[in-house]
Amino acid sequence: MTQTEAEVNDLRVQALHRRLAEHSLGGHWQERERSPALVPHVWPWEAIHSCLMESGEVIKLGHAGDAANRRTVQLVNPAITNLKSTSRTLQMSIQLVNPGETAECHRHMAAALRFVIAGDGTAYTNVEGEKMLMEPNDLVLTPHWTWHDHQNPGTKPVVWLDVLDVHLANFLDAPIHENYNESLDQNGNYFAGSSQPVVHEDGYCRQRYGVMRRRGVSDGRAVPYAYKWRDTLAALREMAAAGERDPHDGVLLDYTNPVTGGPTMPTIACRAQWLGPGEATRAHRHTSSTIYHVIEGEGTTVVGAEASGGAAYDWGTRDCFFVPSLGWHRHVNRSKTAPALLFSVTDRPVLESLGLYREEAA
Ligand code: 1HN
Repeated sequence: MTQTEAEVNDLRVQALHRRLAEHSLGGHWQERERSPALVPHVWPWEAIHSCLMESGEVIKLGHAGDAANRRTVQLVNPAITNLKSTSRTLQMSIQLVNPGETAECHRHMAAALRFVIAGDGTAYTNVEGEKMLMEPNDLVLTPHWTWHDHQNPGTKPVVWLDVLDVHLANFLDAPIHENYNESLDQNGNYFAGSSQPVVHEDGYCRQRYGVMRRRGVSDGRAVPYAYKWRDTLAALREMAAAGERDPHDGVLLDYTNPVTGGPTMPTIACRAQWLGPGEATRAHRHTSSTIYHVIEGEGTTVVGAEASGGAAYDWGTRDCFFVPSLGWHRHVNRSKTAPALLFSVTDRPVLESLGLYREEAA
């Protein structure tokens, strides 16, 4: 029996595929594995908080034995549980430091920020020698490669959100990490150096990077900085009263780099949002993804095209939720009497700086 022309060709294609693979080559027409699409998700505070408090009893903080260098509960996107990441670029987790504990000093290429949830205002993050007090709803930046340790000298646990671009840094093969004063004594034990000395008291960053500042204080990169909630809340209230609203986001504030006026950090932009009682925003979508934390209030975010029946994600005070890239979304404040306040982080500066940012309104 003679082979048809098509059969001959098929055999040649199969042989070509074997030869390509042998030489670590691939044909554009060949199938490849695609990473899964991220999914919207709500992490209820009750579950986060009870797991975190339990970890406070069973997970020790430190460097000895099986102790952890940080005690954080990480938000994991259900589509990528193997990566333990919230989005492809950003990781949000919730950290607990009990009274008297120290989360030891280190620095890494990944940029980080803390948004404070609970504490008596005596705990602090030491960033590059500055004692930055952590009062509820304050935002504290530890830009990439800045030394940071966390201390709780008070009598109440301190809890905050951590957001890091660690998965982006790892994706770009820049996973560098260094512990502060990492040395061993003659017995092979760590000695001292678990925290850096305090050189500047709380508030120094606002002097150093404020409107009166020395020349060349920043080369355009992010600076260690602490944004106080009292300032943010006053601005949100003022805008809400004046009716200054974004149709898609309600009252919206950007936490800017105080020196450049640009995004909070090169890879992460932070925002604070106020939805008035009963307010419903208009749908839009964009190529950046967003992780939200509900400071206060009760609402619903509808994610997905209305035509195909967008899904409603309900949230309440201290819950966290995620809206993936290109997902249509709109917010509703379910309360008829109280505002809903949201803190959120996005990878928008990364997409913008690479020319990959697109936005579409319904
Ligand atoms: C980290 O260094 C901290 O310094 C918190 O407090 C959370 C999550 C992933 C990788 C490093 C911290 C982190 C982290």
